Amino acid sequence: MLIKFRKASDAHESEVTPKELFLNRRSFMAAAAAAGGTALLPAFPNDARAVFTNLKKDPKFQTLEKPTTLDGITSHNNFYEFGTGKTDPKKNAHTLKPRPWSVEISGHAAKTGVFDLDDILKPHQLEERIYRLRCVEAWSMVIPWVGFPLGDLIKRFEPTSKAKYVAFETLVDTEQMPKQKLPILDWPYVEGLRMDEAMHPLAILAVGIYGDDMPNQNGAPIRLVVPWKYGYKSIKSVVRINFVEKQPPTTWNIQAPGEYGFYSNVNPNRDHPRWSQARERRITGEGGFKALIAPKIETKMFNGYDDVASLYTGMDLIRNH
Ligand SMILES: Nc1nc2c(c(=O)[nH]1)N[C@H]1C(S)=C(S)[C@@H](COP(=O)(O)O)O[C@H]1N2
Ligand SMILES: [Mo]
Repeated sequence: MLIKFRKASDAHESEVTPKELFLNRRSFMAAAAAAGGTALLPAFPNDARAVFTNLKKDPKFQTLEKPTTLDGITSHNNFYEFGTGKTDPKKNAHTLKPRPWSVEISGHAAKTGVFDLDDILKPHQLEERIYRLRCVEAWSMVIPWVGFPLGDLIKRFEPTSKAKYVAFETLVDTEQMPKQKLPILDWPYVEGLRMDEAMHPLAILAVGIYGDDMPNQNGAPIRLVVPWKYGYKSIKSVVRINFVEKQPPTTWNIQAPGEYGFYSNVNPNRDHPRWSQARERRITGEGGFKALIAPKIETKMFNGYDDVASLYTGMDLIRNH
């Protein structure tokens, strides 16, 4: 059961770091669960949505575009562990238990092991970053993520010179993710980045949306967000980060290598074999289900995140799709 509550906006808050608040909330929730689940919750005002406070908000990582509503972000998802339909994750993801959660760090690094997620999060300053997410299916959203740079985590575990790629894995647990009983994909869902892509300051690990915990259907409790790549690179509910020497297998590339490449940078000039990638429909979440009738807008190279272009100098991005 996921106990949701709103935090009080009392005077202490300005002195408490987001991380401390986060951990306090966790121990409170654990205590509540131990007490039988129905805790006597203090009266929290509804207007204070933020679970994470004092989030760093670097203007560089905000956008003038209007964020998709929370309802939009949580009602139209791709998360095949909970079904292949866009509304399945919202219906089915309640079986996912985001705590306690372990993440294994393995491979070519000085520090490896299995860690509790809350211990992994402790040293990181959480930020709000409003990023466009562009799905290969030609819809897009604008999402206010709570997260921290993936590169900061990578540095802490000190990858060696043999670590040329970073591979990620999603949880496999047929109780929490019942659709894994079906051979929809080759479980676990796996993804990977080249080391310089993973170290790019735009790549983040996200733990929340709209200042609150990550909704299950969006990849609780921790997921990758790589805003210049198609949505499927942004793997959800990560349980393993593996430093490897060779380019790792990736789920959609295994399923259909002609359709989904390893690099998968958003590229309006390289059509998917079955449809154009030149334009996209923005899901605003407003006015009911407008996703399918929203006017198309032009898709930008790298989803508009031009900063990353230098990562691909000299690479043929039509061939390396
Ligand atoms: N484990 C896992 N991660 C996944 C997927 C999935 O099916 N399983 N779908 C991907 C796809 S195709 C997209 S577009 C994004 C969608 O993220 P969102 O539902 O939070 O918008 O998650 C990606 N990460
Ligand atoms: Mo996607």
